[in-house]
Amino acid sequence: PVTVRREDYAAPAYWIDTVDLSFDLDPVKTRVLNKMRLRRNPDVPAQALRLDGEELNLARVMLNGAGCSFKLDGETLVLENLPEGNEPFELEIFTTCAPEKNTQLMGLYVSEGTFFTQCEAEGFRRITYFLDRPDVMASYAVTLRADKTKFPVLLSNGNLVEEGELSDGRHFAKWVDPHKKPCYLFALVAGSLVSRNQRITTRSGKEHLLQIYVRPGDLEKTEHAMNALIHSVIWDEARFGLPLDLERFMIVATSDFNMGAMENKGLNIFNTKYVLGSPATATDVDFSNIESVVGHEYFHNWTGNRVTCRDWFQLSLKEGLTVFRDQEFSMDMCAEPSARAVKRIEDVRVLRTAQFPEDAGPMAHAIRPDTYVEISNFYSVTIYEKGAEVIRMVQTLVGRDGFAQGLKLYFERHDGQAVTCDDFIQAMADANPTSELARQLPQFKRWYSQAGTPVVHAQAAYDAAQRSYSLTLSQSCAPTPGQIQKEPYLIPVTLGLVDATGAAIPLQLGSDSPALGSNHTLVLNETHQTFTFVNVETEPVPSILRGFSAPVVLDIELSDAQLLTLLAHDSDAFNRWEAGQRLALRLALTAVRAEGAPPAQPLSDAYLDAMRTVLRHPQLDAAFKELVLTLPSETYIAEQLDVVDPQRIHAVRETMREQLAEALHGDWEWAFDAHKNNGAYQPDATSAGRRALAGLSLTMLCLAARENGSPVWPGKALQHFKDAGNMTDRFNALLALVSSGQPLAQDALARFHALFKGDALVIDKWFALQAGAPDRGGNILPAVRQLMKHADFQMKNPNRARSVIFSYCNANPGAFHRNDAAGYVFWSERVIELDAFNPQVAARLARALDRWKKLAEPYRTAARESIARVAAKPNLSNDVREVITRSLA
Ligand code: B3K
Ligand code: ZN
Repeated sequence: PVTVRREDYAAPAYWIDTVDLSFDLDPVKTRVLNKMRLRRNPDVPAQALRLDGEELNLARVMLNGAGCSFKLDGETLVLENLPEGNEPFELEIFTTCAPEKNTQLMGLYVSEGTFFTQCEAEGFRRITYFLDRPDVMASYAVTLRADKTKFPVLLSNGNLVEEGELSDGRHFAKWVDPHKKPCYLFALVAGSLVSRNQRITTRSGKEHLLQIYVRPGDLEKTEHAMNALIHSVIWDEARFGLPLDLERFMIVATSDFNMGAMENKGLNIFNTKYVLGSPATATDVDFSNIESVVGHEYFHNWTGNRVTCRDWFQLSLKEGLTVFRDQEFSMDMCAEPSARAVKRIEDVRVLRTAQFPEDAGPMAHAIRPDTYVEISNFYSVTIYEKGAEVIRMVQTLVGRDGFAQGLKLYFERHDGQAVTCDDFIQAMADANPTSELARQLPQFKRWYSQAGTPVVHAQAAYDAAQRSYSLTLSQSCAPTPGQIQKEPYLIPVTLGLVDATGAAIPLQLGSDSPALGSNHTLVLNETHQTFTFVNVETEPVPSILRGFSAPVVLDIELSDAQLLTLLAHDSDAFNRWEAGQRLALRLALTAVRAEGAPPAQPLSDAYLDAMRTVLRHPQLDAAFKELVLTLPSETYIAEQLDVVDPQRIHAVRETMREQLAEALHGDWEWAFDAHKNNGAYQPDATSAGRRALAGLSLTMLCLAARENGSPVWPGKALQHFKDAGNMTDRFNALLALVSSGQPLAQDALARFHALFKGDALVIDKWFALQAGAPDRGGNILPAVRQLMKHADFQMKNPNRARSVIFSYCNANPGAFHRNDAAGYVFWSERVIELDAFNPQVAARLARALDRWKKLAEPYRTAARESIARVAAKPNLSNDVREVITRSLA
């Protein structure tokens, strides 16, 4: 395997101006004719043309209409004797490939009888020989030919310019894309599909056609996605002045897809999971994911497609920015301000449970990495979610308007180009010359070059005589692989001070300084810095890192009383939630660290009272309550420890859940009854929050029933399951039974399967729920092995493989980490099995043991042995090899 280095970037030796592709589509053998006009890049020394290819059968190469000499260097097609000078020349390459055999789902493949493509990052080379790199941007014309009965719909990027009949029952369609693009944005789809069509007129008065293509029968499940698309178009124009630049914008859904969706120019291809949603089959979480993924891919049309990446090290240029944009979109779609805070908390929860561990583990990388072996491994939570946090800090530093100005300048400068993260941040700084960002740009850019999660330590001292409050903030960042020394970051720390009654204290830094209001962003740019607030009448409670203003760990010693004050009163919803999490985390860690058997009642009365107050609170909304009343995850608890015993963490958290269930029994009953009936299903955040709280209440009541043996609530849950008017309520009732280990769960699971057999996305939930259920005496692994024998299980379908295997290995630590190592053995078998046909999915699974070095014995040794077993396997893909090598390093 070759390591690719960012510093080795060199401009391409040739440019490709136009590409004329013709496909004779046949699942067994598809013929591809690629006619390109190329020219030498005059800025680069003359050299041979080297075209990337992978698993292609080469039939013919012609240069300016005549045969020519060429050779193959491995899979690279090399042409040495090209005309000298800067005149364009034409190359014609004729190849074939076998879409039906393409199990990697990269390049051209077949899913349920329909052709799809996936080219990002390096899949286009599996379709034809090409300069498969994002800085080569060309104009495409694409002709598709296929059997008309089997493939009535023929789609590619851009506009349909011609279609017609051919002999032998075949037909053709010709598409021309008016926009130049890198080849990773190429797409084609051919199959038997139907579409929901919507014409819209945008601000400029232009008409556009929006289409969502799905399999016949799924059309009524596309309404929500279409609404999300319409809202995305309106939002991008309103918030950032970015219009839809296409006459036709298409989304196509496929059930075989390695990830969520793909932003191919004008022809987005989506995992069905993020398109199809009806109240009967999709949960509130699904509805909200559909909205944000539709938005995300649409927003890429500007951030990614109009301006793209110079090279793949710049991936966060488009991904971090586009995640930030989809997060803002989802927040702006919320009617209530409290729902915005809920969305923010959910996003931070993802960051802290998935990205922080990545940043502390063997695969840690900066949001702009310096090296990679397989770029697919870097479509990571770091590039995406931490990347989005870095963009969010930019917005915090330059303000919302300043950010919009910066984006405007970025497009003025770079529209149509392939650029770098430096270009983006420079535009932001230049549009905001007096901002802290512009003044301290080199330091801010360390967020792009340094990996690892910084720790901000806060130490406060109140001086009653001086009526001053000084806050010392210091920062540090632990070494990450290949980066020992870290330079201080520029960290925006938004904070407020609260008095014991919960009232906000006006902020002032020094008596001659202006009043700062009750919420202020400090800029921490040194290793240690002290900020002194004046005119502070009583000792305050600090509320630091409001809204999670930077992706850091805040290390601060707050007493239980202070945390309870923040939980009860903080005007910042994020920190209010955070105070509750800190209280719970402290109790969990105490119980985990205690000698001997874990305590039977880890939760304190003060904590339980506070939770009761939140649950019964007349003003707080249900979604927020549900978040506060959900304990920190096992993964998050594990991250706080140097040595991790996953079984013990699981046992402690389960005990805490049971205690919370029993101590608040009457309150849960009230909460369930008060939130269960919501009338006709609406996916909005407020109704979703009510369903979420009803669902949590039901789970708690079934958990308590497990302890006291009463059949009442399990019976009610089963009834609720049967009567449910939507998937959220039905699924939550099922979850309540399964996660509390109620015997009635078996009945409900069987009914659920019978009700939804044939609906793949719902059956995925059925599998995932069982593989992710709390372990009771080691019962989950045998259940998982059994599920893999189920007639509906398909290893080759990524959604299905994820629903069973990932739900177990990645999302169920209490069941996966077993004393007998059987979970790890299962994992190594599956990594090897998957790697043989789909390296990308296998490499994701390979990440499940990333944090093995932190495990206590006997887990640690057993984990290392399992990883070594994978490493010993010959012919591993580059994808898995890179993950495993780094893990053992
Ligand atoms: N850009 C794609 C991800 C492609 C992943 C390739 N392994 C989806 C997205 O981020 O929108
Ligand atoms: Zn993206």
